[in-house]
Amino acid sequence: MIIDHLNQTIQLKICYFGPALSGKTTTLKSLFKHFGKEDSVLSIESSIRRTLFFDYGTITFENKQWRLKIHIYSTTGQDFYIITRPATLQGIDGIIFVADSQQEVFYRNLTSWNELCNYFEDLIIILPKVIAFNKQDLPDKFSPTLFLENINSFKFKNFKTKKTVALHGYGVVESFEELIQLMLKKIYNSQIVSIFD
Ligand SMILES: Nc1nc2c(ncn2[C@@H]2O[C@H](COP(=O)(O)OP(=O)(O)OP(=O)(O)O)[C@@H](O)[C@H]2O)c(=O)[nH]1
Ligand SMILES: [Mg+2]
Repeated sequence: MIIDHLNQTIQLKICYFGPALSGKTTTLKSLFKHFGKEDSVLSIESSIRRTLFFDYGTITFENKQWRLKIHIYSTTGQDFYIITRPATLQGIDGIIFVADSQQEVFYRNLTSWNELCNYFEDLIIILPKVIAFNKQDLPDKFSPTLFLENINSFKFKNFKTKKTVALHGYGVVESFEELIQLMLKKIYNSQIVSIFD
């Protein structure tokens, strides 16, 4: 987070994280499409359109006093490029974990979540985060409750969940808004800056 009082600008970094092929890039692109900025997304991809390093773009909101610039990344889910993930996660203010809700990949989601927790150790407890249970349009899904039980979700703070279908944009903007609210609440509570004046 960068707060520039002189220029009245707050910059936040968020990241879409999750297992291979869960829909991170699709979610990010759908979000940018909603804001009419689809063409501004930078994607570093392999020749078969898998994320090689990250996707990246920015979205800016303004009111009379403050400008809020959000830097948005997605990590690669491919373990072959695992070395790139900590670099992408560096300095983030919030995370959207994109879970693949297909029953057959339930454990892949758990592994990915545990990897995320290991990066942040105890900080993950308070880091603003949303779990997006993606691919809700497909049959044979696991129940979000089962996943939440498996990760002991009761211990997390600044935490929300959403069901999404990134392919159709369903729930994508809502999960992004949930995360922004969690991040702003955290800034507000820490009284770093009074943004709701
Ligand atoms: N049915 C369905 N398919 C989806 C949904 N979201 C993404 N997909 C598909 O899942 C596949 C992977 O999507 P990506 O967005 O590339 O996934 P990713 O998580 O960025 O993948 P990596 O970066 O390679 O880890 C693509 O074929 C998408 O069209 C969804 O909500 N429903
Ligand atoms: Mg991707």
